[in-house]
Order: sequence, then structure tokens, then C-alpha cells
Amino acid sequence: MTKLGDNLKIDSARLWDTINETAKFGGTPKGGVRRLTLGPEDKLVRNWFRKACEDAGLEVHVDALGSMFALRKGRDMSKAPIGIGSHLDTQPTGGKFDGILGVLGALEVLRTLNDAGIETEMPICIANWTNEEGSRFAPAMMASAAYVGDFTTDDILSRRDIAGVTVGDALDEIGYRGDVPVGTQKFSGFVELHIEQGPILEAESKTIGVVEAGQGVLWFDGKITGFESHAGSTPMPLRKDALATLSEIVLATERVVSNIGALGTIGEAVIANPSRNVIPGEIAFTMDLRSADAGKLEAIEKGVRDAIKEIAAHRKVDVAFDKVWHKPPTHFNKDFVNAVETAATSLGYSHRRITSGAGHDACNLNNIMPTAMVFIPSKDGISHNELESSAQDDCAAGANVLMHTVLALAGVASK
Ligand code: HGY
Ligand code: MN
Ligand code: MN
Repeated sequence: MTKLGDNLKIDSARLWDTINETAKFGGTPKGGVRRLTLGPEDKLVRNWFRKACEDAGLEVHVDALGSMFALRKGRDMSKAPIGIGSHLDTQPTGGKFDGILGVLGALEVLRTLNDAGIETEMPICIANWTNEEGSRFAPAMMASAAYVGDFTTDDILSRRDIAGVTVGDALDEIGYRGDVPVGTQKFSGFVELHIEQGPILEAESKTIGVVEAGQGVLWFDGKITGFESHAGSTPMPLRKDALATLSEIVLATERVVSNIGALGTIGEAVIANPSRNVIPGEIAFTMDLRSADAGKLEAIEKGVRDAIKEIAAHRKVDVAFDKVWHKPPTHFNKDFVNAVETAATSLGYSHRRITSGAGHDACNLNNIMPTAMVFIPSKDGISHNELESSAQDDCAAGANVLMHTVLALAGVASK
């Protein structure tokens, strides 16, 4: 427990209300959320978030990639703030908790400190990182990756979505291309609250996940060039079928990652000029490979590339397969991880250490500052699906652990 000594808790009902209120921005008939980064729904939730922060007395500014920062002053403003937050964008068939729980949990923490009249030694700053999902624009965790120097701002501004719209144009379209250069807002460290997006905490009836590591990620863009021809008059042995080729690549990828104990997904595949009586001649596809072990990540890339080479040869097609993103595995800062564990223990929540299957902005931030994460359970382990759900009590528990972790790191000046 912090120097406060008392059992300060966030307002569970107020947090839950904000989760349900913001789910309207992009809400879908099935109870999920479609709030693609830098789209009209993202603009609405950003405007809501800015107003809520300003109403809480926070100073809000926006950087050149649209990431939003809301600063709560501390007694010693010579120190860089402790950062909390996550992302407001979602997948096309996303849920009400992925990302936004971390932003709303952070807002609830600062609202609670305001209500309690608590001044911290160090300032605290909420972040909403642009385009964590990477669905509309690649890569994922895009803005935090630029913040830590993995990409230049200009490179990211020029990235295009499937309709050819650039990040820069999309930022201008919603009025969120900030005038502050990326990296201006400094942090002493960062703690991100997020749903687990997997089945472990629920299966073990644990309320809190103390995240000590995150999987490494490899993203590829692929293009198969075969030959369009007549479905009725082209004998099977003479075909250069791009879709049959991709089918072999999918099954070969499953074999490679399963043998090594890793994960592989082909999440996008687009047939050029599709027609039911034309043999597919060209397909663009994506691949997402993951492992918590750097060596395994390297091994599955080699295994998949070898398989693709062999399949392309016997299918007599060309396969271009370009790596577009490499995020090495993350090992979070031991002191910050311990601070999360201490907070969970002192609050009496069941907890366990865990590795994140999903990528998060915190995984990038950990490259340049001490970082840790707090997980809460996902119902049936479901995420990136409109059925994504978490319990109100677990959301409150996560926010309480976030609050006491941050109070321990930032220090309490007075109350
Ligand atoms: O891809 C991920 O793991 C994250 O959800 N963007
Ligand atoms: Mn997320
Ligand atoms: Mn996600």
C-alpha cells in the first residue's frame, strides 16, 4: 500500500459508465465496436476523451501523429511524469475493452486522485497512442513505435490504407495532426492497463495479470503471381492457381509454427479481379508470426520462407514475401513489474505473472523507459471479436492496481 495508508479505491460505477458511454462511438449491432484509427468514430471518442481530461483539470496536447497526452501536475514538475494509458482505436470487429480500458482506467485513476485531493510528487500523464491496432495502417503500435525512434514521423505520415489515404491526410481529416513534434512529451516510465485477450487468467481464476514479457512479432506482405485462365478449359496440371498456392502456404505455415511452438496467422487475402470462372492469377496476402522467444521467431521465418520457395517452384508461380515489421520480444522492467505485483498483493487481488500474447504500446515504450503492464481477465479469452467482454469488478480491480502502482512510483506529496 502507498504512504496513503488508507484503502483508496477508484469509483467502479463511474469507470463502468465511461466504458459503456464510449462504446457508442463505433458501436455495432452485435455489441462490439468498429472504431478504426483516424476515422470518424475515432474523432468522436478523441473529442470525448479530450473534454473529459480538460474537465478533470488536465492539460491536453496532441503530437504530430495524433497521439494525445493529458498531464496532471505534480509537486516536482522538474521530473518527467509517470505515463499511464493505452489506445482508443479498435479492430474492424473489435470489442468494448481492448485499448480503451487502459485509457479510461487512467482517467478514472486521476479523477479519483482529484476527488481525494491527493498531490503526487511526480506529475502523471495519460497517453492515447494513435493506431495501436495496425488494422487500417501498418504497422501496429505505430505511433509509439515512432515515439521510440523505430520509424520517422514522415515515414509514418506517408503510410497508406487500402484506399490509398495517407496517415497525414487522415489526421488532417479528423483535425488531430498536432503541432507538437513526436517525442516531445517525456516520461519517467509507463504503466499500461489492458485486457489479457487470452484465456489464462480466467482459467486460473486470477483477477490480475502481472505482465513480465510480451511476444515478438513479424509482419509480412505477400503477393502471389500466377496466371488467370479459363476455369472450364484449363487442365488442372497446366494451372498457375494463386489461391491454391496460398492454400498450401497457409497449411505449411501452420505446420512450421506448430512444430516450433509458435503462432502464425494469414489475416488478409485479396484475389485480384475475382470471378467464379477464372482461375485466380494474383493474390495479395499478409502474415503475422509470433513467439516470446527471439530464436524461435527467427526459426519460423526461415521455415516459412523455405516452404514458400518450394511451393512456388512446384506451383510454377512467383511469390513476393516482404517483411514489413519486426518487433523483438519484450522483457518489462523488473522494478516496475514488482511495483505492479506489490500493488496487486497489497490490494488483496489474486494474481499471477504472465506473458502477453498480444502486442501493446507498452512493448515499444519499454525500449526507452521502464515499463510494465496490468492485465485483467477476458471472458472466454476472446478478443479482436465483437463478443469481447470483461467483468466490471475486474475492470475496477485493474484500475485500482494501476492507481496504487502509479502512486508508489510517482510518490505522494500530500493529501
Ligand atoms: O497485434 C496486436 O497484438 C495488437 O492487438 N495490436
Ligand atoms: Mn490493445
Ligand atoms: Mn488489439
